[in-house]
Amino acid sequence: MATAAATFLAERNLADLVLIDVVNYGLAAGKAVDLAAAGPLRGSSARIHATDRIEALAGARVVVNTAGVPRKPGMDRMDLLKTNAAIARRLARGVATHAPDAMVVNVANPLDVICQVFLQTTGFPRERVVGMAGALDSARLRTFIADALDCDPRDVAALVLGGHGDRMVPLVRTATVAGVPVSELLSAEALEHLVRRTRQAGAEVVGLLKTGSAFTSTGAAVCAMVEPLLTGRARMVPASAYLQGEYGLRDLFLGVPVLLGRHGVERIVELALTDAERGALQRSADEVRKGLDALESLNA
Ligand code: 2OP
Repeated sequence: MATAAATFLAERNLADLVLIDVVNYGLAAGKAVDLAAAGPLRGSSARIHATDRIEALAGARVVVNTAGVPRKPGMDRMDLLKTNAAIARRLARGVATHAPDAMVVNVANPLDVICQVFLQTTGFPRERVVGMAGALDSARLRTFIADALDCDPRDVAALVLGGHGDRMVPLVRTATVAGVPVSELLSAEALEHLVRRTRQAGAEVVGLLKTGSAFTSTGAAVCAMVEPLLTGRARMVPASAYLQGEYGLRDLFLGVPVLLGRHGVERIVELALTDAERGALQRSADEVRKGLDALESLNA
């Protein structure tokens, strides 16, 4: 998905890009050459380089962590914990050393736990470490609502809260189509089906692809998050942020609406939730907490 993210970012002419692959330089270099050559055809002036040197992080304003292994069919995102946490820790040390002022967008799974690895290892303030999940999960929900109504997905606004796992909380109560609540347009059963499909959408792609996980939509969601960080034109995005009392939760990352801007997470928005939604968010947080406990026992 690094390639998809780089493609969308290059097309937005937001910044020059450096693809870092400390294991397989050829892969990054081949992609960089390929992507750069698309620039003149696609109206992009972004310079794209590849390297296997972590020192190339120097001067980066935004670091996107896509390093890690993806799921295989039948796997849970938590199954990736051991491998991806070790990779993330190494990268986070490199970021802290070479790009101490950068903002980090983590994409590796298990998303919310890996964000915590970054926060702890870099020692960065929480504003500068954020996870990409809600933007993707919400885009999936928006797409499924649009499919169900046979309408333009751009008219659909919808939000998914919680951890990036099977207990994520698609908030259909607040979803609208051009301002019209979806509850006026779809039955409770139809909405429940969309909630289930959203929760399973990542696994649906993994099951169909057989190797690898979603990459185009993931890359698009990364681009949507990096853009406000670079331009300073703040956007409201559901993202994994470090909670310190918001939603009655603390000391863990969880997907919530945040205002992203030039300094990273500029505001965490606390929505008034129903009891059922609050309970669902708590269960999702419990799932993330289990991952954090598992990480702790791995480190013990
Ligand atoms: C997904 O949900 C890769 O976790 C990512 O597809």
